[in-house]
Amino acid sequence: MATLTLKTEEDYIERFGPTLNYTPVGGWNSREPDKVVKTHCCFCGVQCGIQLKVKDNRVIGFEPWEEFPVNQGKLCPKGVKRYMQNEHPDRLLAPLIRDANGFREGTWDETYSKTVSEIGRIQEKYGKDSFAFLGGASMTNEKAYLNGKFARIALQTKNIDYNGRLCMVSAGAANKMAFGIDRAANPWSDIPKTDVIILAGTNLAECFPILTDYVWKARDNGAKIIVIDPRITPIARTADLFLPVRPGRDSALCHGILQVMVKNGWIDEDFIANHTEGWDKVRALVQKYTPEYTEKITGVPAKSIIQCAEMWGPADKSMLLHARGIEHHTKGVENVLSYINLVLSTGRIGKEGSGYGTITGQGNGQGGREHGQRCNQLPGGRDINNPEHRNHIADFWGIDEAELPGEGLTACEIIDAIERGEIKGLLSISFNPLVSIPDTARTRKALESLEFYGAIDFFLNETARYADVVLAGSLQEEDHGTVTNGEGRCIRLRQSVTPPGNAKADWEIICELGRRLGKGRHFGFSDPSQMFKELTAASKGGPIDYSGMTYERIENEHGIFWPCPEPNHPGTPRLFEGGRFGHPNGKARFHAYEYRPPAEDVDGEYPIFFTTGRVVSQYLSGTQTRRIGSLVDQYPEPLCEMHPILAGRLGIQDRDMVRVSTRRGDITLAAQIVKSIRPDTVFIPYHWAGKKAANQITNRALDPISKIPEFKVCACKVEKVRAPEFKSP
Ligand SMILES: Nc1nc2c(c(=O)[nH]1)N[C@H]1C(S)=C(S)[C@@H](COP(=O)(O)OP(=O)(O)OC[C@H]3O[C@@H](n4cnc5c(=O)[nH]c(N)nc54)[C@H](O)[C@@H]3O)O[C@H]1N2
Ligand SMILES: Nc1nc2c(c(=O)[nH]1)N[C@H]1C(S)=C(S)[C@@H](COP(=O)(O)OP(=O)(O)OC[C@H]3O[C@@H](n4cnc5c(=O)[nH]c(N)nc54)[C@H](O)[C@@H]3O)O[C@H]1N2
Ligand code: SF4
Ligand SMILES: [Mo]
Repeated sequence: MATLTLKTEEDYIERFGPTLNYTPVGGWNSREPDKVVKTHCCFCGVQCGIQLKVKDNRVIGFEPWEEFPVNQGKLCPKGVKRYMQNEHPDRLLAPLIRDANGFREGTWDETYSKTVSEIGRIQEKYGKDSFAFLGGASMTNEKAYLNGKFARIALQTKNIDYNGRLCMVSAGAANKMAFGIDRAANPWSDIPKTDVIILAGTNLAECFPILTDYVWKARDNGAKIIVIDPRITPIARTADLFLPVRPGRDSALCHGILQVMVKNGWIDEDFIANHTEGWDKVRALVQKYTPEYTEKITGVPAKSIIQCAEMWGPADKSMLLHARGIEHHTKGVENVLSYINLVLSTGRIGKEGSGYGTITGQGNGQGGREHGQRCNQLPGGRDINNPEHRNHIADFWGIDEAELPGEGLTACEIIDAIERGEIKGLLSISFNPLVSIPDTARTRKALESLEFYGAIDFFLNETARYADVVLAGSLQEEDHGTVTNGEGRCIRLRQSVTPPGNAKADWEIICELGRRLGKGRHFGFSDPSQMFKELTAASKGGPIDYSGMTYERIENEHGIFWPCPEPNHPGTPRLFEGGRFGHPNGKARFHAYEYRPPAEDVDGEYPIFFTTGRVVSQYLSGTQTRRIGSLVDQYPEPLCEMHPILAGRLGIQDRDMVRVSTRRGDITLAAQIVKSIRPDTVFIPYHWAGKKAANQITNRALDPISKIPEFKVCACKVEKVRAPEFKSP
């Protein structure tokens, strides 16, 4: 069996990245704090409350925050280590400028000057839209709003988008199409009150550990749990029914379940007639998806499909929750709409203990998609193509509607356009596309061809290594503002420390660039509270209305759910009560999409399904969690999960080195033989860079509506290889 030998510090660094397992002078939690600050975890969309311990303007540890209702003091393995970043030796302490010898520390003045002069030069030569902006959903609502305003007013480019394009957009588009509103329909406190839960395409226990607690409470109260995934994930091990779907087949599976429900009359005809439209087409569509026909497409046994319909169909109360497993597809929107059909046909939505939600991924996965940093969106969730919405925001900003750019390219399309030479300059914040976008070789080529690239981050992530300037920005605890969690609850992040060294708050960097681009009157902010006031005012009357919220109210009420259109409005934890939906006629819409296969299906040459996702101890592109030694120790490097049947056929044993190849390239890593995955599928987590990046081999095919890439399915082959030998230093 191949084993790993790490002989020197250099070997270790080469394999795992820089500077792990460091301990600051004086140790961690042992020091007596100067203060403790009530704030939130910087990682996933659950946004658990936490108290950070601060000593000498440094975060040194944490204490639970029992009163915050979402997690009541509980934290997951990442949450308890989240505090170890602000004192990390890799923390960027000053701006970096590239010259002939590589990066050197610059002053802010020369960094800003260089950035602004390059923006000017490129836009002068190639036009305004040749300069693109990429934002992110790990940032506050205030920064999401600022990014959109900066791109439209200061850069005057239409090409702004964000990393949520890799994450939430299939659900977002489907929610708008079905319900007219893009938000989880229920507060999570409804979960323990329900009778049956479908969890589709979510590794809930590893990705949202604290939300898992709500599902366990439901089970303790007698609820039945159904899990739909190609892998028996930890939550699936405790489920009442597990449907091992073949990757990329969910829409067919939904049609199959609905066929059985229709046949047995487990649908709510009154609700359908009074509160929805489009049912007839769906009923006609699902006729042919008999359990046997559906089994052929999905690989899920016909009897399990019937069992699922029996558990879901006649229930009194139900909740359907899903995440990226059904959304990261070229038919991500169609998958989500097909699951929504299962909810609407029962009428079980808008009621206590009954409803629906997509589980948002990043810390501000919800708020990050609401305030205008998307290529097709203006503040308040407004539509950039709607003349009324355009006029409203142009007036609000005090500019001419004609100056407001139109709809631009989405995130992956921006990288494609860079590769084609149509976009020449890029400014990014809180995004690591070299690791997180499919087909790394193409992303690298695109980055190499940029005439100018500026990155705002607190660590030098893998993409930022291609930058001409790196602007040292802020960690979550170094600034304040708000985020909106996966329930739609807007909560308050409080500042614990100021940015160290010569680093600056992200918003200060953006505002200064705005001023230097000659738009000072629009970027005179001196505190995030001013941006919050502006964004709530901008949202007034829009589809996503925050106008009744203030920092004080949010703090006092442990968060407020939007819409909250008046200062004395209590907020809206549960949407669609009384069966009234967000479309102008108040009705929800069914959608009838025939099943279609993924962009790249298995064949003789590439006979195995390849899918990707996460492990509990690592986060996204890993730039944050690969720097925290105790998290690295839990899962030091990517492994290729495969079933013993497949491994046996290929002559592979546990921890043998294997090469996984697709039409894009290959990756060599150790095999992990597990019985918890379909024998026709292999899985690799994607949190690593360079030769260990899963996205070297994934497929950059996009959903036609949401433009999300197909991270969750393509075709691969697997072969055993000899372990690469370590060269002695
Ligand atoms: N530990 C940890 N937690 C995180 C994150 C992290 O990086 N690490 N990231 C956060 C973010 S941004 C996000 S978006 C969420 C993601 O949260 P999840 O979506 O729950 O996580 P993933 O691992 O991306 O994918 C979920 C599951 O989809 C399954 N799957 C693959 N193909 C299919 C398919 O065709 N159909 C179905 N039904 N299932 C399929 C995979 O086997 C996997 O178990 O997690 C958030 N929380
Ligand atoms: N193969 C495969 N690829 C995937 C996925 C998958 O399931 N499979 N999942 C996709 C999903 S769902 C997502 S969300 C994306 C995420 O992909 P990315 O957004 O590229 O990943 P992050 O690790 O969040 O990278 C963001 C960078 O932002 C920085 N950062 C974090 N917070 C802040 C902040 O407040 N300010 C500043 N200035 N910087 C900050 C971090 O240091 C990091 O360098 O990956 C996608 N890629
Ligand atoms: S569940 Fe999410 S928000 Fe809560 S501690 Fe874990 S990573 Fe942080
Ligand atoms: Mo995500």
